[in-house]
Amino acid sequence: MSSSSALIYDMSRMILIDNSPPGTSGCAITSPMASSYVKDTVTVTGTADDQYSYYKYLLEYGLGASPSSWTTINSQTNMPAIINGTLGSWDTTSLIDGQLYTLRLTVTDRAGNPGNQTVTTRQVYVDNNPPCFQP
Ligand SMILES: [Ca+2]
Repeated sequence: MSSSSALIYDMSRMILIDNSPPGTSGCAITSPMASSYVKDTVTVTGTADDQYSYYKYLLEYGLGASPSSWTTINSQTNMPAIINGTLGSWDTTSLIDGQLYTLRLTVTDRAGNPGNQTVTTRQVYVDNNPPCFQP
């Protein structure tokens, strides 16, 4: 034989079973505080993580206590988990002054089915105008 070669096929697969959603420890907004008053651009901090297979998060806001529609502030997919860090920057300057808004964080793990999402919300007031001064 003048030469020899070998083809080696590796048919093994690593399979991780993950039947638990991220849970409250993996889906949390730590700032701003509940029922606080916010203005300008707000840094939203918290945790987006999963015990076994963190995948992605979505941070949104909506008008009122039970918003009928949501607007995305920030989302990340296939990035490292965030442990008590910055989830997004929320520009409140074009929102309705004096109104209650709800922040919503959705964390999803790689198992992907709807039961493997955890959602948390946080309600704050937007107040971008200084108090009126009337002489
Ligand atoms: Ca999980």
